[in-house]
Amino acid sequence: MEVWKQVVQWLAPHMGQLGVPEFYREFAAEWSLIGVGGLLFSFLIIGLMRLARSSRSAEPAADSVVPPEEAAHVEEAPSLAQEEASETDEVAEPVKVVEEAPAAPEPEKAQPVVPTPAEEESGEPVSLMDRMKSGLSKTHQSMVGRIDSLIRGRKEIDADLLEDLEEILVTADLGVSTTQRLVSALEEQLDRGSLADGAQLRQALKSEILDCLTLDLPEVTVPEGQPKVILMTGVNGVGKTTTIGKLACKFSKEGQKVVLGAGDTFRAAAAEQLGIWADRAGCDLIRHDEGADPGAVVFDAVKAAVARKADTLLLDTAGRLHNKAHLMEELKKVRRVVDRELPGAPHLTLLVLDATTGQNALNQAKLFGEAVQVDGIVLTKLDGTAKGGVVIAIAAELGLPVYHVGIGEGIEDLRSFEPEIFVDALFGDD
Ligand SMILES: Nc1nc2c(ncn2[C@@H]2O[C@H](COP(=O)(O)OP(=O)(O)OP(=O)(O)O)[C@@H](O)[C@H]2O)c(=O)[nH]1
Ligand SMILES: [Mg+2]
Repeated sequence: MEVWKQVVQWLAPHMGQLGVPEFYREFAAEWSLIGVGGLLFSFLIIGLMRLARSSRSAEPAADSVVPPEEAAHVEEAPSLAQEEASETDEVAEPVKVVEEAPAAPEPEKAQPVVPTPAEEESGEPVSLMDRMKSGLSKTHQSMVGRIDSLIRGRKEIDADLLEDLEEILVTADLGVSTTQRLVSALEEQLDRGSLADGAQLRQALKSEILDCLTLDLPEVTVPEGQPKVILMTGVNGVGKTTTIGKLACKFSKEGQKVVLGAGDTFRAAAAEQLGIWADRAGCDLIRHDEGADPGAVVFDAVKAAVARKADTLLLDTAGRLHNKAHLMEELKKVRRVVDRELPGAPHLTLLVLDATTGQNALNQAKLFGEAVQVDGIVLTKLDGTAKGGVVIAIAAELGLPVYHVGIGEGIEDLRSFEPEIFVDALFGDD
């Protein structure tokens, strides 16, 4: 109070300078002090409130320091959500988006990529493209999937990228020479300036592969009234008998009269296996006992096919290693017997190759081709392997056309080889 009075005493004469009458000076001084004090007090309160508010907003920010990886997730989330087209236009708070993003793919999972068994049972026709795509899915992933990752987001195509592409093609069982052929063609296009980006490179590779695979099938002329004779060869277990069974079912369905000749006398089970297919296809089977001369079986089979006016005779043979000379001699003899009985036959000698053997299939094709005249290839088990690229190598290196591809064990799983469909299915395009 003493201090208050002293300040008022000190201030009162100054009030006089401001024109305040003497009687009111102390009173005015007191009220001025009260006013200034009140003002200072207000400033103090406002200052404290601001301080409190700013420190409150700073606290949660400190808590939400996000680890770098989480921060990246938060940033990426809106674009993921946009890709899935599951977001509304306003991508508001990151927290909300992060919560919703993982939920977005779920409806997609529910959409079957390949037909479900239920669909197959219901008799819904499965398109050739869908079967090819699912059969070739492993090769697609190992080859085209890697190529797509390589070119994704690349603005420019250069020699380094083509080198990486070369490695992918070689490891996808296209082999060195076919890979070089493809990469050289791409290098030429790059030099000409016609490979501006990844999409153009992909398209160019696709059409180069299609070029390799597009081969004319030799014309087969079968004299009127005679059966067309198809001889099936190949190493053990590649799918010769199964392919004959599938073809027999296909031809019978088309209305042809088909006869099967069990030229594999090496195993008793071989003729029985062919017999099951003959029953399934509703066609005749000519067989001898185990250990009989395969030449004698095919002789009888040709005679029976001619006598029964068959449209097609399918001849099975025992699996044999391509580097065993005496087994190759036996095969030559089978051909000679057929040709003697029906000049010009067999009209088609098909070599069955198992796609899962990769580059070894190419080797088998070379040696079988040298021993007996091979007209074309059946490539089986494309459904179970990532090595389907070998089909490109066989066509490109040996110039041997692929007639059929096996994409499963069922009757319907043998397909005529159509290069465009094959390449589209391989690249996952429609
Ligand atoms: N996944 C799959 N399996 C196949 C295909 N083709 C044949 N197979 C299976 O391959 C196995 C061997 O088939 P076979 O027809 O007996 O082969 P093969 O060449 O006659 O065998 P050998 O007479 O012993 O030389 C069987 O289990 C067939 O079901 C195919 O395209 N895909
Ligand atoms: Mg067999």
